[in-house]
Amino acid sequence: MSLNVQKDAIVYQIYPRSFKDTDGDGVGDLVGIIESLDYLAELGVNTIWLSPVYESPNDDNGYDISDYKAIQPQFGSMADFETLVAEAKKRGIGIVMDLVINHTSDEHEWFRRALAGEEKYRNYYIIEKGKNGKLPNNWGNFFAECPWTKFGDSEEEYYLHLFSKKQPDLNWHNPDVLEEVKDIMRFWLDKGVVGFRCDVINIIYKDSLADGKKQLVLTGREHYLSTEGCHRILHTLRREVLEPYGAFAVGETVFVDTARAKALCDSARRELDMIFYFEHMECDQVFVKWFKTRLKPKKLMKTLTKWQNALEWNAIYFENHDQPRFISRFQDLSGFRAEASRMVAGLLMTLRGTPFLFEGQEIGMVNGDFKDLSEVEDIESHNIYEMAKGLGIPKKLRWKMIKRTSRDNARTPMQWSDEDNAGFSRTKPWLKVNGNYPKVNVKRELADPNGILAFYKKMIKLRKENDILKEGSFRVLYEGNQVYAFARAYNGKTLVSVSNMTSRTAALPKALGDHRSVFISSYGDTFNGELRPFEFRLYSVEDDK
Ligand code: TEU
Repeated sequence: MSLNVQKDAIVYQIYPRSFKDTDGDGVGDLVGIIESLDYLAELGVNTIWLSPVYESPNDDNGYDISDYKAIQPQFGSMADFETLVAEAKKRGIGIVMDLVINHTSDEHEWFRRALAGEEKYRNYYIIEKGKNGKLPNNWGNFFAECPWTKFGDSEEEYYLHLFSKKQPDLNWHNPDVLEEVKDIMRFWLDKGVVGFRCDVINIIYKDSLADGKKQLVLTGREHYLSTEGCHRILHTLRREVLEPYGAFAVGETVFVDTARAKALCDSARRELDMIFYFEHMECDQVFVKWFKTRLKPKKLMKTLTKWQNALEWNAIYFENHDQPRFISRFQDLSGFRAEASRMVAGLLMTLRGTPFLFEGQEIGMVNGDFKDLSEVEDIESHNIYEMAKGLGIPKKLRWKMIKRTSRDNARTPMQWSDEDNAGFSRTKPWLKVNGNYPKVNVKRELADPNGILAFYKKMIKLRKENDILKEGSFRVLYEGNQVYAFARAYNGKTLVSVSNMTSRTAALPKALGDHRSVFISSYGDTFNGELRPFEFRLYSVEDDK
């Protein structure tokens, strides 16, 4: 994908299970997405990233793939998928697939054939003998499980899985695995998809299986994070698969500092176009994501600035299917849901990079209102709850941890209307609908010219049409306890983005200077005094004569 196309993309992430159910099984489907294309085109997005829609036993909701070339029957058929690509294209929307290649499902044919003793397929996975009656090494696991599980009936062999035991890691030392993946990517590119979001892509190549240095989380990670082998693979995929199709790749990359990130997405290296880092998602945590504290706006500002300055081009996001809803992180959100949502819209569309929004963000959906663990489905949440139990953490605290951090917070069904099940489905959905749906829904937003959705539309339109926002440089002007301000400049023209990240009014920082006029305010007027609660403003700056 040329840099220009990349700069034009406004991406909307769909978590298909939770988007729209049309066949009445309580699970979203492809027809539901097709029916919503006009809504998305109206919103103004031109790219859709689909969380996995491949065949999967759904141990991790599709991130455990049992057939990379088939559609999950709950979601529909290959014909539905082809219709989706064609109908999206008619509306100027491209489809991005989720490429999960660190692991497969244990129900994938490759793993089954490995279990059946076929040497070729044993070599697709990482199978090791235990050491002195113990596990092959001391590594940790992303889902707080043991990363080694006995391989079939074997007494002494284990397979490695950095996620659930139903997600065996692939052996990227085997060139056949690379060939298989190239073939899978071409299969979907031939169907007309425009690119890939590459799941945990910087951990795929394990340098060694030696014991790791003891760490609080993920002991062993120094043996697989952003290894040279991984860089080689990404470069090969770029040259041999992505470039010939003009396709795009965004990588989800864990534990990256800015130097590592640069090595993965500097355009000269021809690996990834951009990456999702996590540091700004961690501004409200203590050590690990399970322990949340108050979101400190200043920390968020500093983190955003740091990454804006470090990378040539950023993937900008505040929400996805793994993260609690962003506005729910503000402790003083109460009464300001719409204001905070509009502020985030302004920020998302004015930072330098490609904006990604997650379904429901455009209507101000908040964290799920789960009462207890029985209402939560996510495998990670259940594992962490068990782990916390093992550590003797009291029940009340355990639940508090899960309630605030569970990935299901973002996965509650999309709220389309105030009808039963929020208009998501005619039957009971797979995951509980948020009880606020009579107030928070698409139908209501569509009828409100000053609503959250309307503001997203306005900002998306501006982001698409305005060269300063698209191409302009980034320069931070002010990072305070409440207010974040930065300038975007292009061809001698400047816009200044200002966000009040609190529910209290705030003075305009002096750093803004005088020669400016209000271009857009999330409050819908041109008032130029104190910033109101969670107000976003965009100023146009007159040239100093
Ligand atoms: O996520 C990888 C990841 O590191 C985390 O965001 C993950 O959600 C977890 O919180 C780690 O503690 C990707 C996918 O986005 C996620 O949905 C999958 O479960 C995971 O990979 C495995 O494929």
